[in-house]
Amino acid sequence: MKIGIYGGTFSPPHLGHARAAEAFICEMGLDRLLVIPAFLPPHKSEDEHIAPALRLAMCRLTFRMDRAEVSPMELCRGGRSYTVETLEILKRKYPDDELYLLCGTDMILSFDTWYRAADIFRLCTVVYIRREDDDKKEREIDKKIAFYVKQFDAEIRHIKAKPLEISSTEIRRRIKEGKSLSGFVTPAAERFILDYKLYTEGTKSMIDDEKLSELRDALRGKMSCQRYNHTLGVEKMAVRLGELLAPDKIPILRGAALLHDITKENSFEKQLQICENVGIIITYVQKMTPKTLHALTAAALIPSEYPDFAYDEIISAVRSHTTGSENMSVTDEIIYLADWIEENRTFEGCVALRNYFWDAEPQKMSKRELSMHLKKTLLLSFDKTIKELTDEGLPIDINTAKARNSLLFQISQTEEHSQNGK
Ligand code: DGI
Ligand code: FE
Ligand code: FE
Repeated sequence: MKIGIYGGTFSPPHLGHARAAEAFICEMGLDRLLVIPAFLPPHKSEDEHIAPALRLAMCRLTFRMDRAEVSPMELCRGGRSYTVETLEILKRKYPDDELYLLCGTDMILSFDTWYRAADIFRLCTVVYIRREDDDKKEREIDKKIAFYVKQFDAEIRHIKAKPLEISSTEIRRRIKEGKSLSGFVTPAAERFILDYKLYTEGTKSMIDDEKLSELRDALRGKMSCQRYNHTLGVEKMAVRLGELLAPDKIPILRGAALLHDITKENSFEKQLQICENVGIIITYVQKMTPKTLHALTAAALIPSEYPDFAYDEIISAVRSHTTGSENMSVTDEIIYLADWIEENRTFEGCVALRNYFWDAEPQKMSKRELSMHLKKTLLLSFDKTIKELTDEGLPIDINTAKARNSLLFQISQTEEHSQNGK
């Protein structure tokens, strides 16, 4: 089989992308085309950064041709993916198939500077599609290609179809100016962009009450009664904490709480299998601390199994719910604490922490005091966890230590600051 790979940020995907995909399938005789939206580092570019959930949905409304499918594989890994890593995962999954990688003009010119370029050329045929009719570039490209063939024994082909010159930047500008997108994106994608007010100030969340209640129904059948009740308990506590600390994040908090333990009841082997499938590399410490693995695997499954909930904040909170992480966001902190102190927890330590947080009457605190109180409560929980683990002779996950260190630092900074202010 011939499998094509078409990666990009797709923010938003447009008719130029769709045309390139069609030409790629047709001219190379592909049996399958994987459209792979890239993970975007948060805050990289405010303008184009919208949730993976929304980019996935728009891609599904754009790449509707036969043989094309949208793959969330780079979103599952979290963090940036190198092309060579994506190719390696696909090669492992489809060892007998041929891989074809689609690139634009700029990419083909800079290929030798890519991370592990030689391995990329070894793993796939590179297919390039020309962006502009520029004779000078044409000669430059020919020279580069000759070099790649000589240097890397590269297999390079090119698509003859003329590309449609459309840019995502221009589309985002048109949206801000309230102009029609007809001729730029598919009608279905345009409707979606308008419905969710994408690329404007008031972007609407995909997570509404209906989606949440569907999610609860789906989860009820997939976990034990006890785990399901704990999950609902975490949701309830996350909402209580959210009302105080981050009222605008409540749908995100509900989603994260519901999804945080979806792989908790999977066997260790199954968890390792998930890591292998999505290309998460496990450290030896993680192998020694099997109980922490479910946070990574739950986060990894969200983009593929619950794509409407693929929001960076949800994925991050789920990933850090067991060990914590360095410089946790408020949503990370709330999910971490809610998991500890939800009402069904009857362990002495959990009850004590629950009382510590609520007895201080956080309802009456200023926003600043509240944030400090939350951090101090979390610090106590990390102290307890680390004590218990060392008492039992268990290893401490690096993220547990980083989480505690960064809390200590943040608390000391704030205290210093308020002393200087006096
Ligand atoms: O999944 P839950 O039961 O709701 O709770 P959780 O996700 O917080 O998992 C708690 C388990 O994870 C508990 O058995 C302790 C373990 N754990 C958390 N941090 C570390 C850890 N285990 C080791 N060995 N090292 C850690 O740093
Ligand atoms: Fe958990
Ligand atoms: Fe939990």
